[in-house]
Amino acid sequence: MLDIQNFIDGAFTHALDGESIDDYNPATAQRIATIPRSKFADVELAVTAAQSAQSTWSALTFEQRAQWLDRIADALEEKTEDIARTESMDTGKPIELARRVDAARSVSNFRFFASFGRQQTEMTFEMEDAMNYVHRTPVGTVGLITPWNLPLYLLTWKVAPALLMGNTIIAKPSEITPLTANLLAETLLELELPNGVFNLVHGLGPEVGQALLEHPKVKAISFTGGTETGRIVARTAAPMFKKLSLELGGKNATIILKDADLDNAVDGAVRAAFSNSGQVCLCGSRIFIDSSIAEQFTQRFVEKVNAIQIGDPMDERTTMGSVISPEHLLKVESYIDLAIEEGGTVLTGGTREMTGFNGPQGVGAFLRPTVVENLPHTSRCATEEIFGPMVTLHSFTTETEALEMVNSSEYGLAGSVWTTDLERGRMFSEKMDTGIVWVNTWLHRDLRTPFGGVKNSGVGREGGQWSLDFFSEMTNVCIKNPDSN
Ligand code: TXE
Repeated sequence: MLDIQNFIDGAFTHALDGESIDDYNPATAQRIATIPRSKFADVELAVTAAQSAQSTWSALTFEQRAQWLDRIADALEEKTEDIARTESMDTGKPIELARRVDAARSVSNFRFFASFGRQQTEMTFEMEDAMNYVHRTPVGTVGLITPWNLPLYLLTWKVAPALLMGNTIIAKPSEITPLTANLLAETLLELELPNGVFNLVHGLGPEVGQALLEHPKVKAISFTGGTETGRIVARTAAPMFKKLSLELGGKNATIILKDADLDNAVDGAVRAAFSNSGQVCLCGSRIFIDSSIAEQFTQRFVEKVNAIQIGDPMDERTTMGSVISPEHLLKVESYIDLAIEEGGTVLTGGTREMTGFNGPQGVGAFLRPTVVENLPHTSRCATEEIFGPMVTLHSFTTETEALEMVNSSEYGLAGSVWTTDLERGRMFSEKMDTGIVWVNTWLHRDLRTPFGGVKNSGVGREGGQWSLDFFSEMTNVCIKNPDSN
């Protein structure tokens, strides 16, 4: 049992009122840690620490801060195995996935921003009689609020550019998955990052998260999480004129056009649907298939889904672990019941038994990957974000019809299109109302590209230049040429 503490002003400390919350391993139902149940007073302490560290941190040169990012990346890389095991234990995801995706990406987030930052050149705009340049300053103390699906991956995606641009940080990880944020804090302490530059407060969203949103000295909020929470974040922070970045939910489409390479498309659609037990905001949970190949695709898709090894997350051969919690398991199961009520046919899955390697059968939050067909694309299961191992299949006869179905969603985060005709893929992609489209691939990320959604999937973009812009203020300095008067 771990006794996790807040990390404020370079020191680990319990919540001021001593209250705590339990943290469980969803694959074993075992209590693995307690974390502070922080409140406004703890946020106040963190803000004071961050504010007093601000001038020292922002006085470093850009290159010095980039070197810090490289040092953090190296230190995290040495802890790859520790990160992977901790993340797997806290989330129930397979150790192999945690190592390959969560741990690796946490390292590359720091490395990427260090190197991308170094390539920046000053923005200048020449006029006939004057020159303009853009001077960047940090925003100040920023609040980073992150979810449970990719805990360290999504936290470091925000921490790296925030540090690079000279800000001080108060991070609030999900109360369900606090452990790797703690590991990051331990790493920063070992590296002797100046006190107060990075602060970590644990606790419940409506308590400590809300306190962070409301604190007048927190100048920007970068939030990744559910759409409903995003509404609360916007409602609280927007009237205070804080900078806001909202990465919210998705109900992403996978579109299989009639000329798709079926082997690739089936592999890609399975990966898009069920990676991380379907708990990635980019997951393709609605699959639209050209009716001329629907039967063939569906048969192969179901075969491939049945080959997923669901079992003990610590077993290297496991390809799907548990979902995040028993409560979330019940939520996903309620959608399976609803699918049947709505007239859908469950082609596979829908039950709790494991098909893979020995695991804590019967106690963990395991659910077999579930495939449903015969539901209208307007049904609740095909329109609401379920965020679990459940996918609905729909067929279409024309591409115009497919586009209408895809774009009828209130979400607009991502999608993938599968076709051997790349021009057709481009045409289709450009008509989709989403922030990201992959053609013949899924979650293939270049960290320089804009990441984010439209409609109810969010406001703003992260990645490359967009992250640097979010975590800095820009002053246009216009200097008139004295000779031109
Ligand atoms: O998200 P929440 P949860 C979706 C998915 C999932 C749903 C709920 O549909 O089922 O969101 O997941 C903090 N003020 N996604 O419950 O509640 C909270 O403590 C300030 C999509 O985890 O949005 C956590 O740190 N903060 C998503 C963070 O917000 C508050 C990934 C996210 O929690 C708060 C995960 C408040 N009032 C879930 N209330 C994606 N798009 O990546 C909560 N929080």
